[in-house]
Order: sequence, then C-alpha cells, then structure tokens
Amino acid sequence: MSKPLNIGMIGYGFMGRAHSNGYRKVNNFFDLPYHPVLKAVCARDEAKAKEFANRWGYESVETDWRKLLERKDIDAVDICVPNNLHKEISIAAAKAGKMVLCEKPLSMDTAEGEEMCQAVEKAGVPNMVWYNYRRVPAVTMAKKLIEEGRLGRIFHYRAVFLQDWTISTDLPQGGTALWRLDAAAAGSGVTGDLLAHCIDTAIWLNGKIDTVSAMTETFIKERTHTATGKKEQVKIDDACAFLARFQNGSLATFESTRYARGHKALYTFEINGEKASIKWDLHDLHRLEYFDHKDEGKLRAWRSIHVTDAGGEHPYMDHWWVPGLQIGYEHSFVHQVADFIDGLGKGVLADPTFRTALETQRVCDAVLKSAASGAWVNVG
Ligand code: SOE
Repeated sequence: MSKPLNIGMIGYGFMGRAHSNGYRKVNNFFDLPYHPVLKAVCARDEAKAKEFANRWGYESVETDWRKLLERKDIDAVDICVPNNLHKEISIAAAKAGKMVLCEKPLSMDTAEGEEMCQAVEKAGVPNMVWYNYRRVPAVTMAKKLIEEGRLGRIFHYRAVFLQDWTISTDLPQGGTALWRLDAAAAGSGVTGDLLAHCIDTAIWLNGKIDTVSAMTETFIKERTHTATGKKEQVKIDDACAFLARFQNGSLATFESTRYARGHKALYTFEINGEKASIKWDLHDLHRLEYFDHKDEGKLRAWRSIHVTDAGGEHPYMDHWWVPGLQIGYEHSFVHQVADFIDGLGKGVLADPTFRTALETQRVCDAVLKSAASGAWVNVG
C-alpha cells in the first residue's frame, strides 16, 4: 500500500497543468511507495483557482502562498509561478519543512540559485527542478548509449531550440500570459527559458561546460507593458547563440530564438563521437537517430530507433502500452514524478536537484555575461 504525498501547487498555468497531469497519472502506471494527493492549488485569482481545482481534482484553494506553506496537511510544494518568485517561495517552503519542486529555470541568476540550494540543503528537504526533457525515453536512451561508451570520444555537441511566437510587434509584455517577455519576471529571455533546457540536457549527457562565447539580440525594442499600459523597453534576449567548450574537450554550438518563423518548439540536439553519433528532435520525440561507424560498410547508415519497446531495453516504456505504441510530451512529467517518488522511497534525491540545476544557471549567467561583453567567459 502506498502512502499519501500531499501536494500544494502554486500557480496554474501551462506548467501547473503539465505537473498536475503527472501527479494524477503516475500511480496508474508505476508502482510507487507514495501516491500524490492534490490537496491545494494556490493562486491570487480565487475564481480561476477554483476552476482549476475543479478541473484537476484539487481538494482546496488558497490565494496566499504563505498560507499554503503554513498548512500541516501539505508535504510537497510545487512552484509553477514566474521565475522572480521562485527564490522567495522555495526558501520559505524549505524553512517550513516542505519538499520543494520548482519549475525551471531554478532562479533568476546564480546568486539566487545558490541561496535556494543552501536553504533546501540546510532544511534537509527533498528538492527537484522540472527539466522534463531528460525523461523523454529517447533522450534517456541517449544517456544510456553514451554511458555504455558507444559513442567513444565526443567531438561535437549541437543544440537548438526554436520558436516563433513573439514576432508580432503588437504583442505586449508582462502579465499572466506574457511574463516571459518581461525581464523583471523572467530574468532573461530565451537563455533562461529555452537554452536552459538545452544546457541541462547537454551537461547531463556530455558533462561540464567550461567556457562560452555568446551573442544575443532583442529584435523588438519596445512593447506595451500589461501592468502600466505604456510602451516600455524590452530587456529580455529574443535570440541567443553561443559557442562552448566542454570539459571533455568537445566543442558545442547552441542556438535559441523566438523569431524562427515556422518553428513552434523545435528542440534538437546532435552529438558526434569517434565511434557513433546520435540525434534527437522534439517533434519526433519517440525516435532516436543513431549512426554506428562499426556497422558493415554497405549497410552503414543512420538508424531511426522507435524508442517504444517494452522488455527493459527502452527506458520507461515497460510502464506504458504494448511495444510499438508511442507516448508523448506529457509523459516526461509523469516520469519525473515517478522518479521523484521512487527516490523518496529509497532515500535518494532524483536529479536534477536544486544543486544540479544550479550548474545550468551558472552557464546561463556566463552566456549573458559573454553576450554583454563580447568576450569568452569561464563558467567557473
Ligand atoms: C516557452 O514557450 C516554453 O513553454 C518553455 O517555457 C518550456 O519550458 C518549454 O518546454 C516549451 O516552451
């Protein structure tokens, strides 16, 4: 019999939905020592919070996150609000003895992130950051292949995350829907929002990034701010590209933009090793492309592995349907909840913890610093 794990969710946007779906589904597919109980959702707009609670099955509603943290019936707090609130809520939640699950990026910058790490570590509370793409089975499988040494020495890492939803000059900045365009709420633009995903996956798959050289651009310089109704300077990066050197000697290019007309969420990475290469594309997320140089010459080619087999060979797939039937984006969140709870049972923290995610923050800071100065920057 599993024990209850009482969840208090703060925020109800896109990520509030993705995480709630993860909590609701996880015990249907995984045998775990705990089952999430959706105790409360917290948001300032009570009517909307109630609507969300009804739709997703939350038992109650709070309008002040401090009240949520005071509640004895909440074990874990899930932070799904804009980035500028992550630090304050995380630290208060840790002090209140709650487990803390925080949406990515961990923080506005490294200094904030360090304070957050110290708070959860001092309180000794389980913690995790929602870098969900690690748990797409094909991506987890890439990790497995690399760990088995199949790629050999790594020469290149290449990642892009392309979108096109901010091209219109009429789009305002700020507010519930568009806080990602407001530097005061988001910290940065594509660097913290999209490249953070690429960096997290890259560090996980290929190790530490040592140095970076970046350029950023803000194509639309002013947008009406939802809060003031006035045109205000846009301070986020609309696009960012950077070169990097990994500690293992490999070279990397990373690119992200919200101005790639035609692309909605094209996250791809490719890794070229001495013996083999792999490629992954979010638009075809259940496939891993693999090229193995040791294949017989006349048959040597890129293989497209449909990562949907049960039987233990394809990560997570034993828990889903029958071999050959694929799963999607939302399942990466189910997997993350499953790993978090599995870790609780075993007394280990599922990665990325706050401390692990801080490394991504360090790279993001170095990228923005390099873009501002034009110089190569050590990640440190
Ligand atoms: C932005 O549009 C966004 O929703 C990010 O915030 C998510 O982290 C990313 O996974 C998809 O795009």
